[in-house]
Amino acid sequence: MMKKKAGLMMALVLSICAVFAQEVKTPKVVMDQFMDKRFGMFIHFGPVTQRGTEIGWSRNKEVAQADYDNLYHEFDPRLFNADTWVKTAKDAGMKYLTITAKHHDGFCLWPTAYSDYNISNSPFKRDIVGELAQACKKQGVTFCIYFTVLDWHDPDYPIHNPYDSTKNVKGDMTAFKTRMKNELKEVITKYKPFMLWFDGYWEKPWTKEDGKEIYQFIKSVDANVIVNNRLGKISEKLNEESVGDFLTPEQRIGEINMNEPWESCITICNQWAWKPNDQMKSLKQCIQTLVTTAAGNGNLLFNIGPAMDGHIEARQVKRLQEMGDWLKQYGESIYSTQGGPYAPNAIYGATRKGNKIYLHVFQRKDGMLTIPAIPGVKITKSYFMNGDAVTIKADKNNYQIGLPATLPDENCSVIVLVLDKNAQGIPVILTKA
Ligand code: H79
Repeated sequence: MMKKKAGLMMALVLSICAVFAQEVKTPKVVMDQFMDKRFGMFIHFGPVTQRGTEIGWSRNKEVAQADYDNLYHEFDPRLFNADTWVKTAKDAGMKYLTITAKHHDGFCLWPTAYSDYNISNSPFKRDIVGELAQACKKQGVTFCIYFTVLDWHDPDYPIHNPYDSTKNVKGDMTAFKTRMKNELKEVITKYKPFMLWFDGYWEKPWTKEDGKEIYQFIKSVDANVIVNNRLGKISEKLNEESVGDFLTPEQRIGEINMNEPWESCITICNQWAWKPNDQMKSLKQCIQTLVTTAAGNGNLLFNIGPAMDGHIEARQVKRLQEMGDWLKQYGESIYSTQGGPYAPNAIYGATRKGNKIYLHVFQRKDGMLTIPAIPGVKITKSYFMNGDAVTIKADKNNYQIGLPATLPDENCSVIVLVLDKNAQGIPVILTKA
């Protein structure tokens, strides 16, 4: 009898836990809004731009700690203009923007009440995070915040130099987490971010429980705010053990995934923060990166690093503008679509919406593009988006698509396949390049 009662009790506790766990998940409608956006701007910025080295990681490497930690005394990005940054994102066709409010070096780009190591104590003084939040609101770009877990500058965080463990001390994680909560509450209530992009979860002082505690805390402040998967200790998949709402492949395009939301973060050059003469991706690479991401059912958070005076390099603005020009023509095949059914490869990828498949052709190998046929589906019409009709020969196994001598768009051409049924439910089709 006792055993049965205890069992019932246990079941009750478990189901309450399950309900509670579900309650704190970000609502699906909010996640759908996020994934419909497909393209966002990542901005890495801070006092380190004065050295042109990597944010966070160059501290105690290319830049001595004492030098790095004093850079903010001279940080004065006079050309910073939030409206210009946001307009650059908007003109690129980006629907959201994520700013490094705090990176691993601990410097806060907003005037936090909880640490003196912040922008109000630099010569610049102005609230970069706040001005961006406002400019985003004004221009209809969704505002998001990057906030890393680890903080090598904070005396309460036990690791101060990831390259030399002898420099590390005990710290006080309780005090550290309290400050983190205060800062998070401050940015959530002041700037109303749509999404929080965490990072730096991998160091030893941060535990699985810490991640869960902070996720619940965030949800208690604003239940709708989206959180990426780098707050907990598990970042490879989304399950009961992990924390967060979407996966975050870094510097690579994620695999096609129709079940778990994901967002690739990729730099326009090589370094996250500004680097003089950093190598920039070609327009073709930029467009095909975005398209392959959408074809895999993911978002692209494309990073730029503004220069130390606060301006975005002209060549980067131009490149982004060119992406925006492509999206003006072909945006219908990217925004609010699903990836697939064809898994993307080096030759082509696909997105879908309603009864249409948008076939993105990256390169022309010869006059015929052969792709696997979709069982039980008839193509009723096929044409280049904004262009000529396309001839397709279908047999049991393949569609043979006739291509002109030159594709209409050298960076990525789009062929629309109109189906006799909805494309949404078609299972993913593996392809060979
Ligand atoms: O903010 C950007 C990166 O700074 C951050 N995530 C993106 C969005 C990030 N921090 N750490 N990592 C990603 C993992 C990377 C570790 C390494 Fe390294 C940094 C590998 C190479 C450079 C440490 C330093 C190990 C070798 C050098």
